[in-house]
Amino acid sequence: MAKEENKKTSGSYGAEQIQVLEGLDPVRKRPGMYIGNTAEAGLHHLIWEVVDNCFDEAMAGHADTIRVKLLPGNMVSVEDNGRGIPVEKHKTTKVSALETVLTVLHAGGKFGDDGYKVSGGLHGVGVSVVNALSTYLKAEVKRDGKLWMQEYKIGKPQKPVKEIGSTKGTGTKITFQPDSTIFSVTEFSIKTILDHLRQQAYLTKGIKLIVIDERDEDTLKHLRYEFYFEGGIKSYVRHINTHVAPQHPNIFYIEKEAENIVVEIALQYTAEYGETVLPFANNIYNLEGGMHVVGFRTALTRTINTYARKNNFLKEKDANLTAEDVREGLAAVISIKIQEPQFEGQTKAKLGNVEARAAVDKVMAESFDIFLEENPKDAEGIMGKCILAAKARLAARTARESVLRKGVLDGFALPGKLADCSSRDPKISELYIVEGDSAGGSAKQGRNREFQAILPLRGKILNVERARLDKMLANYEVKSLIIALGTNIGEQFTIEDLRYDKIVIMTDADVDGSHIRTLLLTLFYRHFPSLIQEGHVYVAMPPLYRVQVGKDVRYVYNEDELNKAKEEMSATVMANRKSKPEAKKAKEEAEVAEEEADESVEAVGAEEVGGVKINIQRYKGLGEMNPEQLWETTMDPARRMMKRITVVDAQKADETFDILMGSDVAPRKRFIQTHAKTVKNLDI
Ligand code: 0RA
Repeated sequence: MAKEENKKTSGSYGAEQIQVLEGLDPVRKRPGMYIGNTAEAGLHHLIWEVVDNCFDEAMAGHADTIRVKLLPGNMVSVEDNGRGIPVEKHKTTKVSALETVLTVLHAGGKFGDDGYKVSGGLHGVGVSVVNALSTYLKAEVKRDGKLWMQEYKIGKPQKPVKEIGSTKGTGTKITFQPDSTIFSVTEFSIKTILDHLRQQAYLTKGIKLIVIDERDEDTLKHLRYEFYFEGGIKSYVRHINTHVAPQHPNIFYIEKEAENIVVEIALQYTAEYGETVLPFANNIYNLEGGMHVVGFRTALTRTINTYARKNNFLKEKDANLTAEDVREGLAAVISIKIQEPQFEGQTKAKLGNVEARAAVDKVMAESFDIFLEENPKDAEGIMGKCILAAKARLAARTARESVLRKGVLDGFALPGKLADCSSRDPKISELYIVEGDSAGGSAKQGRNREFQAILPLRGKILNVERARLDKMLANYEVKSLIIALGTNIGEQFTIEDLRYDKIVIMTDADVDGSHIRTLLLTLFYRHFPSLIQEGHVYVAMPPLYRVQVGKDVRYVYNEDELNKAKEEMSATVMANRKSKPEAKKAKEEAEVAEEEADESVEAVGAEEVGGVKINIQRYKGLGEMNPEQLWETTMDPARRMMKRITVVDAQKADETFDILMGSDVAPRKRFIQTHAKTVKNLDI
């Protein structure tokens, strides 16, 4: 690379060379532009990038197995059994094709005679980006009975591609080590990897994905996971519905091309009330939906209405089913492959291509109609569910109208237990929802009453999952919360009336606390989704320990930080003892003794680290902190940590909630058994 860059000054070059001359420097200068960020998500993006290329090879029909290995030293290898990246010299770059793929931005699938069709890699930035951001990368290619190898450091080839042996089979293996000077995190998360790759495996039927965690030196502790879904997104829908009762026997499934777009849809209704629709474009999850979802919904509603009328499920006098009615209990996966996807919206996760709407509408309407005609049992189950939803909607509206008339929200008088803030400016105001009266008391004393309001919630709030709006409004805790928020609920919901910019859930770090947090998140997710979407909902992060040596007090949030704090604090004291004159030292040690005698600091554990006494207090609940401590650690905007809740977080809480609260007992038992250990750890 370096050599070629020098050439740049000594003559004129054609477009082909310029592409090469660009090199990988921009990637290291602005990694965020290529992989989003340099934190945990960006780090994992490196794996997705390499895996995407293997998926391309697999989807072109040349590979059926992809193997991802986590190795010691934060190394990863990704291997496929495809054709192998060509190693012969590339006609324009005069270096091997392999080297071009690894050193030229976006060179990935741009050559070879049968160029890739639409595929996951379309959103990819190329393996060269991974190379640029790795201290070390090794490419191994099996082709024509030979094994080839080339190594790189920070994107620079160490030597030309070399034949190192003979072999059976074909394929590509990329091993890389992310550059720790670029990434703030270098440890890969097996959970993140499994979640992502499982989803990708569902989206690519018939491909075997193997993940092996070989990071532990003890080979007995190596873990192996395998994903293979013959049914593709049909299996995905079956997986989504594992814990719930299906409303009809067969999962609807179609894969068809329209308007040059490949449309794949699977769906099944369940007896549930919620809806799960997962849209993908070129294997990228579209959190904010988009045109494919619009086309899907329009076709679904239209087809169901037509069928319901034709087969007398809807009588002449009945109104049509609404889009809402056909959502209840729906589980669907929509996956399209499109040549030039346009992503828009806040998180670039919304598909903007209008042609996708027509394509999905067409495929869905035609094939779903045939499905209903050919499967009367399924049709009956689906019609029954949608008509029931319509009836419930009408009944709920009547009930709601009557309760609202009766003035359930009490003329919007603020609840007595709300300690409101004095500011009336929603932009600076915060509402803390606190578990229990005792923590509520501390929070009320510790807060800045100018802009922080406290609402203590007693006990468990209502099981909001299945509760109808009218029943929810009758629950005192929920009612207090809604009145405090000021937004009202349901059709009356008005976000402009929100009284606080930040809604902070503050619960204990134990089982009950996490349960209440789940309940609240579910309430927000189901009934106030726009509060989450617009980033108003937070979870407070109280520290787990208070560590004290004399006047030096620190709050830490986990065991690692605790150990670090202990070492640092004892080292500081030792350093002081060495450097300070005797008199001063004696005075300071007297102060330490005084502090230690201070009753307000309840030292649960006192430890000696390197000859220094350290007091450690573990907070089991918010109630154990006095008001000042609560302010300092958890509520002071300058010092607190809070987690802003995303739709995905809330969705997860909602799923957990379904398992904990749903009517199906078996999965709940399983969940509790599987998590029994974690739960115990939480509460030690
Ligand atoms: C360019 C051309 C050909 C294959 C590939 C790239 C290729 C890339 C990757 C990345 C990971 N695994 C891969 N496998 C293949 C076509 C080769 C031919 O025509 O034989």
